Amino acid sequence: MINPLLDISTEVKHALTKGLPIVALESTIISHGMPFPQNLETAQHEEGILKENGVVAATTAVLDGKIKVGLSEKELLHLAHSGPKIVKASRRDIPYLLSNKKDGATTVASTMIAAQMAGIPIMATGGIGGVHRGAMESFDISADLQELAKTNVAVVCAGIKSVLDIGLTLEYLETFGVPVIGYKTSELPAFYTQKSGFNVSYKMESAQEIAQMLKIKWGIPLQGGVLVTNPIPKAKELDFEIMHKAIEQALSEEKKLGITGKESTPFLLGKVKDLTSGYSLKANIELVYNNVRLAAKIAKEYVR
Ligand code: PSU
Ligand code: MN
Repeated sequence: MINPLLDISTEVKHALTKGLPIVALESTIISHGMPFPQNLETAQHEEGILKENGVVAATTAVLDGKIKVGLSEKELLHLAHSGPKIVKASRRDIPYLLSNKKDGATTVASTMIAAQMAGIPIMATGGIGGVHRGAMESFDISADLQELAKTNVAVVCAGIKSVLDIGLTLEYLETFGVPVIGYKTSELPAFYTQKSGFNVSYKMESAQEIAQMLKIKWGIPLQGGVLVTNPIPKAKELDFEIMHKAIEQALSEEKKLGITGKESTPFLLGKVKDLTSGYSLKANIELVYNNVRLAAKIAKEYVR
């Protein structure tokens, strides 16, 4: 029986019944992660890349009292135009939004929930939330990490952003049994840059190897997600020192302004973009495309 609160698009439904490869895509990256119109272009191009590769795109959101899996052109436009006016919807926000028929853009955590409900095991994004710097005081640990601990979806991302405490984020993931895979790398990528100074749990050389491990994990079954980290292409990465400075400045301005909670990640991303004259946005877009390409390969191997 299909959950009446779940609304799966015709195309995604068809793919599910035929066993075709599908990749779920989050939507907070559209509303809060990027400005208009780059957000719309990116969202459309992500879907385009999947299509070109013979994979069905399932962008998710909470709309009209339903968890939507697979959005229409009009719905994508609505999210892109709304920007931060729409609710950034993580796990805790879903019940309220559904019961009040309010719209929300899904974070990694809530996209994993939607994907699992629909039966889609792979999703792609730019970056995940993590343990924030200073979390010992603020307790700011993204709900994405708890979701990875319990929901059976593999998340393809560009590693862990250095606005976060990378070391503590890795410790948290280890405690909750989440494997951190490096695609062709043993060093964890740090979103805008290929290197972070931290190691992944395991380096894997192919999408086939990753898909096989996912099947084994969930076949045991061991509950929970897997983080697949995919370094930004060398030619697109930002200079480490410039990035480091921009992040330090963004963090100190955030502190001065007293910004906390769910506003933190969007604020930091926006600030870093301004401080790098938009270069970080360009890199962000490129790494998203790179992740969507890898997620497509894994999804194809998974259904083989
Ligand atoms: N990182 C980015 N861009 C984003 C996000 C993270 O580079 O748009 C979004 C994702 O949706 C992620 C969320 O799931 O921020 C994490 O927010 P928080 O730290 O408040 O849980
Ligand atoms: Mn948070």
